[in-house]
Amino acid sequence: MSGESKIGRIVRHFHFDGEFLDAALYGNGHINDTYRACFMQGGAPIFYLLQRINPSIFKAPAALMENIQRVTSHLAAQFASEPDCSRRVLSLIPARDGLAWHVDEEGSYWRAFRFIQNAITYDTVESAEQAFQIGSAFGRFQQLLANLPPPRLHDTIPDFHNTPLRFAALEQAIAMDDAGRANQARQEIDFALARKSIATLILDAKLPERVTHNDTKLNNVLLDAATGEGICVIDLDTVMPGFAPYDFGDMVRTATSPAMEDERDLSKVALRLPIFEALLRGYLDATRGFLTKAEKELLVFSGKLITFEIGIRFLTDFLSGDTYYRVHRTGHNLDRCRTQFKLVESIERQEEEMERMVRSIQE
Ligand code: ADP
Ligand code: GN1
Ligand code: MG
Repeated sequence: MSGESKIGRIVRHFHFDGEFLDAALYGNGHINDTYRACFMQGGAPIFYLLQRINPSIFKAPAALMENIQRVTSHLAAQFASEPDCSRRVLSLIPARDGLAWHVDEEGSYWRAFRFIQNAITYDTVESAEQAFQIGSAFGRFQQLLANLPPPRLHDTIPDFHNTPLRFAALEQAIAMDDAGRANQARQEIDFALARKSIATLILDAKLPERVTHNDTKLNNVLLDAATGEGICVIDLDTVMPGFAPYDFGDMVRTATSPAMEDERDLSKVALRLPIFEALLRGYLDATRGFLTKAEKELLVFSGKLITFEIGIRFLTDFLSGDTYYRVHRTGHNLDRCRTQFKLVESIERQEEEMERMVRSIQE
């Protein structure tokens, strides 16, 4: 059975306009299966984004979809008076049975969004202006969700940023060595073990719980192709209660280095201070008035913490035989781990200057 005929059957369950033409895999996400589907109406193409939610990672897809419905409705209401409001928030396309998803014969959950046209995601930041836009888009996202009415959102992945638990999982993977790969990763294992203290410092002291995105990587913001404005925050599966600095930390991880996450030439990996500064300015500008002093004080540390956290998650997955992240080559997760650890070192060298930037922007 071809992928496309399967998609042809799935699309019949949603309220799409036009007649289904074709669909192709889309984007560089590590988790879900994402397709761009094309329909024809009156001789013109209409596109939709169709996704199969990864069932081994998201154990309660209906609760996750309830979060997304609440978050997108809340954002849409606040964007209603802005020009181009339908490009500023994801819009779910309902299934024909009235639900926000369709469950296929294998039990997989599918959902569909309006495809946002003329918008681009990047895997590396090319300019300070782009970094500013990324910081500002995620900052505004937090700002607009600060007044989401109760109840509390569901935790779609419990303990998602619980770094001590992530570290314990790494220690277990090292001990088990299920895939027999530990000897290929000796240097990375030693690097991680030597920095255990980073992982055991928990960020929750004195911090307010907020609605946070939790996966604020660069390619989870759509930038307008014409103006470069960060118009829409996407990939809302991990939007749940959390702490604001974690979100900034993942922006530092993904936006400040010129190298791809899986770059093998580690000489290309480094934190670029001007890009960090632009990211920080964008984020502080958008969160002005609601971010507390305690949160601001953790922004730099959080960049190091989240980079280290994702590095140990890649290493854990490598040692466990690549069971979590989608991989495209042997050793892919180890390559990803190496860039993260190289970036941790680069942050360690520049932490003081980064802290100075935070203080000077606030003054
Ligand atoms: P994953 O969870 O696997 O990372 P994403 O939800 O981030 O999946 O989607 C993968 C990619 O698809 C994104 O990086 C982006 O390029 C593109 N994308 C997702 N949603 C839309 C949308 N509504 N309109 C246009 N492009 C989108
Ligand atoms: C995954 O879904 P995607 O590709 O945007 C992962 C993040 C990691 C990221 C590393 C649900 O993000 O936590 O930081 O890969 N998402 C989940 O690139 O685990
Ligand atoms: Mg994504």
